[in-house]
Amino acid sequence: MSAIRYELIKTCKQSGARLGKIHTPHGIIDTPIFMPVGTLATVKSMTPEELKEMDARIILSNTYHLYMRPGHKLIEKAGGLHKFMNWDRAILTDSGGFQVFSLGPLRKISEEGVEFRSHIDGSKHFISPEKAIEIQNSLGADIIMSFDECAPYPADYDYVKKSLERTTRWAKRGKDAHKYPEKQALFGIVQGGMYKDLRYQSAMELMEIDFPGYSIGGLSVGEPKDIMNEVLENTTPLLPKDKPRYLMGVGSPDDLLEGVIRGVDMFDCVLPTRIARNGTALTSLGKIVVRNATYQEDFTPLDPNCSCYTCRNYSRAYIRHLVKCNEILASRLITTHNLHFLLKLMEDVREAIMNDRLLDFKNDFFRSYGLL
Ligand code: PRF
Ligand code: ZN
Repeated sequence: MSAIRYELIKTCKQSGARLGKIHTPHGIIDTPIFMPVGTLATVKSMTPEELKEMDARIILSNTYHLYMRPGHKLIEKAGGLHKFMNWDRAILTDSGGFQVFSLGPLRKISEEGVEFRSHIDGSKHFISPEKAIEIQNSLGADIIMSFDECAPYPADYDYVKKSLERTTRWAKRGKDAHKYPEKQALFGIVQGGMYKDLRYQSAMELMEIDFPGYSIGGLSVGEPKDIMNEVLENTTPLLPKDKPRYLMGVGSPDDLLEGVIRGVDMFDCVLPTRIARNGTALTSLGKIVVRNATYQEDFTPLDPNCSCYTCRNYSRAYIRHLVKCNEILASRLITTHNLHFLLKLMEDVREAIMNDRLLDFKNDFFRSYGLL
């Protein structure tokens, strides 16, 4: 028995987008879903209560970062990640593959795994596909990821082919090492860069191994948006209809809509939380840089169409003042709003799928957001 069950509720007649539910050991997730990122066992500046108030159902955390600090053994001793961070809803952990590869010159890849130096103290470490699963078994997230290699963009065909074939072997090794398949659902990660036939090969090889869900990695790595959308369009139809699909590291409002229309169920991205901390808000009328002088005497909320805690209580002028003074409340208020904005966008997307009008919804949203 798998730890999760995907229930396909309906397909939008206008767009082909999927409406579904993922049943996890820590509650039900309505899909399509956006997952706030809590790299270090905290969604930066937000308490779990605040995340629940905006109805977040699942958050993402990172194997690599938690392995380095405070260590997976400590989190295991605490009773697992849920208990350690006081979050009783679902958690997904990324495998560390992508994060380790992002270290650049600090790492060395072989068939066995990746050797790298800590970004904190320069100490030497080694993560194999088995080790990545062992760490994730200790953390205890509901959904865990295979250890993969995300090829850079651009990368030539032969490199990407070898890399995806290794990702397949690593996925198989990870599945064999997984101790709790009935408690934690292990996803395979489709790679293959921007090459249609390599995406096909990757999807087929992973489906042969058989996973309870499939991630799509190696996108949003610097390629133009139309290439990402085309690769996505060629990849999602290959995947099983009765299992969730997760597009990794993607989460701007327009990418979310384009992804959903191409059959993606799950997304994560640091964008809403990261830009909040430098004073940028996502709104139904586009992004606004709160620091700008335009907002000095603007006593309206960040987004006139938003009902979040921040927009119910604070003005642009006040938040601008906080940003300019580097007050930590600025980060908290904008993060609250940005996460609420994306979670509400996905709720609206689900309703539009239910009503078979997601393309109309996308048009209206893009026009308002300033993309049309
Ligand atoms: N692999 C893993 N995590 C990821 C990615 C990937 O390819 C990406 C690419 N957008 C983001 N996060 N394991
Ligand atoms: Zn708001």
